[in-house]
Amino acid sequence: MGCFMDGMEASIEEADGTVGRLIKEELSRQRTQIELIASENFVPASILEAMGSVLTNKYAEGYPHKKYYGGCEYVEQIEEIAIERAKALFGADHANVQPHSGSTANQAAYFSVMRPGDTMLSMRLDHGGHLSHGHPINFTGKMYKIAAYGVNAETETIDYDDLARLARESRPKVIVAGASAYPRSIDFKRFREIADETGAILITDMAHIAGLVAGGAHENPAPYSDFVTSTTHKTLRGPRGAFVLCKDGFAQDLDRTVFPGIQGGPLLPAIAGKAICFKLASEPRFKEYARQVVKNASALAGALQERGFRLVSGGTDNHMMLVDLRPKALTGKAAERLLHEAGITSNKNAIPFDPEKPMVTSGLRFGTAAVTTRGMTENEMTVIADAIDGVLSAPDDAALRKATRSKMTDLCLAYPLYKNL
Ligand code: DSN
Repeated sequence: MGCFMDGMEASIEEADGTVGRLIKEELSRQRTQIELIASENFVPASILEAMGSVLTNKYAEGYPHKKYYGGCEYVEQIEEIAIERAKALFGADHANVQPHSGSTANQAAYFSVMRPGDTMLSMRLDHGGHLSHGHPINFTGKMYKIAAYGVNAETETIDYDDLARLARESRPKVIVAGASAYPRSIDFKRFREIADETGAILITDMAHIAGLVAGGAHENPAPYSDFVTSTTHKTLRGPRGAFVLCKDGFAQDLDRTVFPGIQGGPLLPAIAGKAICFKLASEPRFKEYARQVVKNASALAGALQERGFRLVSGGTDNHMMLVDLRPKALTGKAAERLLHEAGITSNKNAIPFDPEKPMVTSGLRFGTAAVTTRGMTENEMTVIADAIDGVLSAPDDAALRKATRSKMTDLCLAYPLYKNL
C-alpha cells in the first residue's frame, strides 16, 4: 500500500525548490525596494497566516446557514464575522464578502441590476477609470452601452457639470463613481444628486480609497451609493480579494449574482483574511495609518513639485499622485524602468489626454500606502522625492541608479518588513 501522506509535511523548499526560491526572492525584493505602486500594500503577518491556512481545503458554496456542503460549521462563522465587520466598518445595510477580485465585485454589482444593452455612465480608463468600468476590451464595453465621463482639460478634476449633462443625455441605468488613477477626493453627494435626478443606480468602486474611507481620511461612499464595490488589498491592507456592499433592497439580487451567478466556491482563506482586515481597519491605529498615508502622499507630491515635476490636477487629496513626465522628455515606460533599476517600484500610467499609447504613457503613478505601512513619514518622502528627481533627471547615469538603489535598500532596511519570516 502506498502512503499518500509522503511529502505532505515537506516545506516549499523541499517540495519545490524552484518556487520556494522565487518566493524567497520576492520577499527579499519587497524588503529592499521602495514600493510606490498605488494599488499595493503589505498585509499584516496575521493575514498572511490566514491566507496560507487549512481553510484552502474547504468548499463552502452558498451563504452562512445555507451552504451546499457539510462541515461548514467553522468557515460559515468566519464568513458571518467578515460580513458583520464589513457592514459595521462602512455603515452598510448588506455585505457580500465572496468576490474573488475587484473586477468580479464590479461584475456582481452590474449583473444585479443591468441587462445587456443597458447604458452605463462611467469614468474613461484614460482619465483614471478602470477597465471594468466600460472599456471596449472588457466585458463591460462589450455588454453595455457606455457613456463615458472624464476630467476637465484645465483642472484635470472630474467635471461634475459635464457628468450631469451626460447623465441627462444618456439616461444611464447605472452611474459608476470611483477610479484607479484619480488623485483627488470624489464628491459622492454630487454623484448621488446626479443619479437621483436622472433615475440611475449609483455604483461606487472604492477599491483604491477603501482604507482611507475606513480610517476616516476620505468621505464614505456607502451612505450615497446603491452598491459599493472594493478590493481588500490596496489602502485597506487586507488579503487579495474583494467585497460588495449594497442597500437592503438589492441584497438578495447581489447574493444570487455572486453565487450561483458568477462564482462557485468562495476562497475561504481570503474570507478569513478579510475578516481580520476589517477588524484591524476598525481600530484607532488604523485611523492614524490612513491619515499618515494621506500626509505622506501630500509630502511626496509637494517635494516632487518643489523639484520641478508637474502633477496632474496640481497635487493629491488621497494616497496617490500622477506625474506628467512630458516636461522631463521621458515616457512612463522609460521612467518606470529607470526607477526600478534604482530600487523604486512604480507603474507607468496614462495621464488625461495622454498622447502616448497605454503601454508607453506619459505618466507615472505613485502611492504611499505601502511605504506608510513600513512606518515611513514625511521626512522619508523627501528622501524618496530626491531619489526620483536624481534618477529621472539623469536617465543616462547608470552609476547614479546603482548608488540610489543602495540608498533605497538602506532606507528600506531601516523599516524592516516581516521580521519573523
Ligand atoms: N490594477 C489595479 C490598479 O493598479 O489600480 C486596479 O484594479
